[in-house]
Amino acid sequence: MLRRRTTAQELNFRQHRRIQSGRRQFLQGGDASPEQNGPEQNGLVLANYGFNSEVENEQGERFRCAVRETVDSSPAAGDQVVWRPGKTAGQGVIEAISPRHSELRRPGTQGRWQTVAANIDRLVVIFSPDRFVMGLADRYLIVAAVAGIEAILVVNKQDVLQGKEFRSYRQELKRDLKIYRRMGYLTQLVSAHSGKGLPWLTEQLVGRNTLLVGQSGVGKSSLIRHWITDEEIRVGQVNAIGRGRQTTSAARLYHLPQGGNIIDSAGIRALALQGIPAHRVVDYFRDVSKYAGKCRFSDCRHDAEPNCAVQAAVAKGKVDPRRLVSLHAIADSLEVSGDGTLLLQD
Ligand SMILES: Nc1nc2c(ncn2[C@@H]2O[C@H](COP(=O)(O)OP(=O)(O)OP(=O)(O)O)[C@@H](O)[C@H]2O)c(=O)[nH]1
Ligand SMILES: [Mg+2]
Ligand SMILES: [Zn+2]
Repeated sequence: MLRRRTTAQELNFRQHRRIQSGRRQFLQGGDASPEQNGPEQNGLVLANYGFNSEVENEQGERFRCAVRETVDSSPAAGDQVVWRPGKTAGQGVIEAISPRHSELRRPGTQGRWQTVAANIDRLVVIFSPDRFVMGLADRYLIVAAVAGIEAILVVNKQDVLQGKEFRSYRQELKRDLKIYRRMGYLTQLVSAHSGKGLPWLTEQLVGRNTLLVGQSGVGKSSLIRHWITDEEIRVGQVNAIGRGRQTTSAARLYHLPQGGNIIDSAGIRALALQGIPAHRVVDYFRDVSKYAGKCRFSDCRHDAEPNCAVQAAVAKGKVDPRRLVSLHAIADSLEVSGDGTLLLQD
């Protein structure tokens, strides 16, 4: 008797073919027996809590789902899945994860990489004004570029920079952001408290799947609260400027009323940057790479080599020397980690 393959089996089957063709980027589906569970359906992962995921069905109802053991990767916020409702109301099981068009990964347990969020179109990197660290911005921008995700830089808590005493500080910050604008990145100063810059930021989110990242306490959840008013979103109890303990514990997807989704993240200490050898990091420094091709040595580290065009550009004031400090720090950390782990400063 010919039986139609279920969607999960179809995903499983296709994955099998991909493995055979050497492209192992697909995930496995299970072989759940329909007698024990409801019919297969599509769903969206809102959050993953280790052994369980919160899945939303096409009607907007939410279910707590276990993951079939044959699925060999953890679901992440933003994943499209095939799942079945279980016998207990409000519960179910994820049978397969659809291929991701993008993902951001971090080192997980037992040497495995864990997906932070999936199917993201845009990364919004949030800083607090006292912690705009170029090296950190560069790390996020490179990871996003390698993952094929557009990234923008946002400095929140603009309200605390008011007043004469912060004048030179404001100017310095704006100078730093200009370096990135010249490279073609969008940057913006905003305030979740005063609302400054938020209409612009909202426009950037509409119709997209956006992931908010940034160190603990920079105000990611506070920004989300501006858009999502019908859900309880916990915000940290720290001073306007200052480190808080981590408040948000897992990445979580919210639907924007204007259309599109936004994912709040937390506690990312390192990201995956696999497949980029240290000497190729410069390709992702848009302001430095245009000189790198003119160095005498093709494998120039732009450090102390003779006839280094990058060093010459720095000497002529065409490249900010801090750009090279950041470049070398990233290249060195990749060399040290050996597996493409990119630590984000704490
Ligand atoms: N002055 C000022 N404070 C802000 C602003 N946005 C957030 N805060 C404060 O900063 C603190 C941290 O905010 P959260 O939104 O919890 O920060 P988070 O980035 O989500 O932090 P984690 O969840 O720990 O990663 C809270 O006390 C907020 O009230 C702002 O625009 N201006
Ligand atoms: Mg938070
Ligand atoms: Zn060089």
